[in-house]
Amino acid sequence: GVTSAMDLNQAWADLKPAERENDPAHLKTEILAKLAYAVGKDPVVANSSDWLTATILVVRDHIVDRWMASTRENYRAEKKRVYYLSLEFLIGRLFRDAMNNLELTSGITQALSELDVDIDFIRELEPDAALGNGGLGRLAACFMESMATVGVPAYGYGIRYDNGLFRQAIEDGAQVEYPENWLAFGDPWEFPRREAAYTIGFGGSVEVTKDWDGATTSSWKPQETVMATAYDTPVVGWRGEKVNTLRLWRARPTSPIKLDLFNSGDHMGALSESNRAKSISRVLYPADSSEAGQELRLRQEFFFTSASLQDILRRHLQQYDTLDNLADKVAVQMNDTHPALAVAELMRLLVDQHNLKWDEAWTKTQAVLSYTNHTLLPEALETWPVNLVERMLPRHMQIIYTINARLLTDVKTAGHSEEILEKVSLIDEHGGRRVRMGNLSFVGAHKVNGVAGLHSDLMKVTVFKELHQVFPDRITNKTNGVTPRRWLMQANPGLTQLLRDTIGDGFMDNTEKLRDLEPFAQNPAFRAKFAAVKLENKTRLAHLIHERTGVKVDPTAMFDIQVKRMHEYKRQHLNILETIALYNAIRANPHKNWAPRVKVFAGKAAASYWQAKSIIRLINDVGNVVNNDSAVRDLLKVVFIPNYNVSAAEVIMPAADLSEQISTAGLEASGTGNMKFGLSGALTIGTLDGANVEMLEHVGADNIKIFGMTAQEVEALRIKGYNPRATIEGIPALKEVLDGIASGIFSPSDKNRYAGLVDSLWNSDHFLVAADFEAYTAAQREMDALWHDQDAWMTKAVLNTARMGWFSSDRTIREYAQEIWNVPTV
Ligand code: 475
Repeated sequence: GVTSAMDLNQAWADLKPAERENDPAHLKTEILAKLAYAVGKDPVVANSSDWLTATILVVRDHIVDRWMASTRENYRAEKKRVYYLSLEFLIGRLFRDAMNNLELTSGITQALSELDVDIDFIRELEPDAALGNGGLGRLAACFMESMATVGVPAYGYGIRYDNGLFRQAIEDGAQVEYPENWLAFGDPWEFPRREAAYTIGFGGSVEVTKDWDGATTSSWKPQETVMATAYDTPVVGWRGEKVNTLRLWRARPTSPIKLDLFNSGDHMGALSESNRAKSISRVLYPADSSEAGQELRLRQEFFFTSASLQDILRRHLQQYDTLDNLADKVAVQMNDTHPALAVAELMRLLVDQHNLKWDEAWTKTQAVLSYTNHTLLPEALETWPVNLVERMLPRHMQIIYTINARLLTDVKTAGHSEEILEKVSLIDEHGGRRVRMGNLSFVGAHKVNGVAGLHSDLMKVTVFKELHQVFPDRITNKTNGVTPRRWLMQANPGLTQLLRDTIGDGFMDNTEKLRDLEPFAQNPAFRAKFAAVKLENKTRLAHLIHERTGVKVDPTAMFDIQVKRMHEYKRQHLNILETIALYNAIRANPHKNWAPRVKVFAGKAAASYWQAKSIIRLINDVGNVVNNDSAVRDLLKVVFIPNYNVSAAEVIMPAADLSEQISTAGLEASGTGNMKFGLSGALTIGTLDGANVEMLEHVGADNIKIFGMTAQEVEALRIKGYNPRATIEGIPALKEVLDGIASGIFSPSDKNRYAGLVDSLWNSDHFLVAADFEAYTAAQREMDALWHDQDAWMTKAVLNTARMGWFSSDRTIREYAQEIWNVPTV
């Protein structure tokens, strides 16, 4: 029957506070109110997007109350704040995340269902915010959620790109890039802050004035100025206890139009300055692990760094009215070298604008800043031409020179050699003078960290060898982690429910409690349930694969998955070459007891990275042949899922049986996909690289398949001299594969399509694909054998989930908080 509004209100008032927020009847009223008064739609005409917007606005309201409480409490208790500066935040969708962390999922689901709205349908309409490329950007997003969860008062600072990472389509087997437009219908999560705006300068000159006592003051007179305006998104932690802020900057012209030019008839000229300003926050550079090297990139870097530091100092001064306690109340983490100009900009603000003495400013700068390195690949290490920095940021170039002069004097005084001096210098003098952003970050920070144990160790003997000799206490390790809320609770609700039924809810607040699951690995009834959840997840992925590629795959086959950015060092080509060898073997011996496999690939290649694009095309071409060959029946399928992003990952990770982590040892700094797969019970086949090393330590050698050369062996082989040709000649199965590709078996219409790829393997094979091929093949055949013993496989799978708790980003953030930021956690 009809319930009166008064009865509803009374029923609601009778609920306990926690139930009250999640009360479906009340949520229903809230959603209807938003639909009418914020979206402006009558329920009878509202479309699915309208319902989504209205529901998001309801969820946002619930966050806002807690947000203000958090912010107020941080202020009142004079808590130290952490600022995470990152050019990338790979957020993905927020609807399910926010609902889950507020524990509103059941109430909202029911409220919507009573309104005849399917929550699973509207959830998919939310755009996937891809303001990042890959690992580095996704890590920043996991960290934001974990900082809110463990109670670190934090602000993320970045750029509100109009266009995020390109959308990838596969056309005729090849990658095609299309612009991405996540803001097309506006972003219901964000709050524009018109009042929070800063002037960012570029170019011009430096004016020096002499004071009465002969001291000099420098003052930068930029030739061009741009406004940075803030957009805030609340980030809610687990159980909604704390809410932090992600503040993204948008570039606006200082004056929208030059009216004098316009009136004189120069319509384009009147707008050119405006367009130049706006272009700064227009698009994310689609470069993962490679240097962009363009002037616009440097403008982006300075733009967001300067706006963020100005905002940080403004907030600090407003609260404390002094800079004396800056380092006690402010910690700034630089996510890679993209915000490295923070070293020079903070010095400029302190010395030129706040009149601190150099030494005092330098002490504060170092105490406030710290720096995370994410890659050792030489092509990814940023350097900028001195003359570009001089032209764009003349005062900063002077400051960098002064820092460098003092650095070199100190290092020399400490008795270090000329050779060391040359390597620690902020300026690379070889072939055109360039500023080394890694060295600048290292020198300006009190702590420098790598992202996994092996990576941090390698930093000390490679890129930062000399700086480490001079400052031996600066490098520290902080092994990456992933947020279990998104990557277990939200992405894998089936497993989460099974875990709650089996070991209780403890793991939801402390992921290490997943260990309680260990004894159940031996329990056949539990394993059957675990396997049933996996099958359900695989069925879901099979649907997605069919929808996006037209290929039908059998969910009972082994799902063997490699998803990540396409890069030669990650060796998707090792995987596809081994897949072809398997295909040849199946055809030669079709009635052997093969383990049916579905090989799944997904990942984007930088638009100009030809070799990576060639690997994508080869995977698709191989899929075309293999999937249509009746001789292999259902023993092997090869699929490439287009447009890999966070949302796709949420379907893919929980559906894997086997996780491919096969980079050339020493080159993958950490990897985080490896952790997401492991949490959902995939077995890993991988090299001793990045965080795979720590995964081995945690899950135990019986539960992970490690193969191939170690980082030391890779180095030794390179020193000795690697001969790919001789190596390939010695592996008939590999030679057959390469000859087959080269003869056009997979590209009959264009036999030369893979000449470049195949030649580079024969002639250089920089990433040692051939050197690891046999070890990889042997490891895969072991996995086949294990697959035939499903009890043994599932036991290991359960143990993977049980032992992955340490890889929560909560643990990582606690380590940063204790050892780098000096802030308490709860
Ligand atoms: C590592 N991106 C992973 C992950 O720590 C690691 C570089 C230059 C320009 C733009 N983007 C980049 C990276 O270097 C990057 O994403 N690195 C990755 O960081 C998080 O898990 O091993 O490759």
